[in-house]
Amino acid sequence: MKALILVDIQNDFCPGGALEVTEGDKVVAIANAIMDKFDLIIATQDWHPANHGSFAANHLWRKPGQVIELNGLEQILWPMHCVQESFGAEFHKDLNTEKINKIFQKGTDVEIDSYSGFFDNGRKKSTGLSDYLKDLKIEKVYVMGLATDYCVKFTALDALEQGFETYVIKDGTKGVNMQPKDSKNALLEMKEAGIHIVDSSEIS
Ligand code: VGL
Ligand code: ZN
Repeated sequence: MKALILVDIQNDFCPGGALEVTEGDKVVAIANAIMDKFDLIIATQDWHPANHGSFAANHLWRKPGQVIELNGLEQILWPMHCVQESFGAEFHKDLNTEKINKIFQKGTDVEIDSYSGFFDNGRKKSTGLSDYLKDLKIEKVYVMGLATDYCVKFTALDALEQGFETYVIKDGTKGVNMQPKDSKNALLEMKEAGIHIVDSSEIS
């Protein structure tokens, strides 16, 4: 049984959004095109309260891109994004959400960020995604979406660590690239960890 995990295909990560990823909207058509090849479709949704600790605006004098310590963890500060119930937090309007079986929201705790769809960044709380997939006898997990160098990377690494045969669909991800090579390095890191990097055209 194989599952597709659509990571954070939300307005704020698409062109014009608060934390826009170059060509982030290009992953939508790829997601829609491959949905029928999977037994189960999961979407993760970055879902922050407005006072979230990862927002630069919630720390006096801080700017996006700066790094602070948030409850003992290194935290990159982001522009305010994916605020619960806001337009920016909605899935891209063209994403075929009818085929999504279950949505896992993350980043809801003010005190800690959550890049992975499985655990928060401190690995203190699970979202329940791993047990959900195991209960449904999923063995293979395909990950795509936004962004390659953050939420896709950490979701895929956790999927692998949780024992799933893990694939990242390269043409179905786009990166933030705070440094120009961040996405390239993220894909290398995933590959070295044992994740299969594939093209959407290779999925049968
Ligand atoms: C993400 C930064 C902050 C992502 C989410 O979806 O990759 N990146 N929140
Ligand atoms: Zn976020």
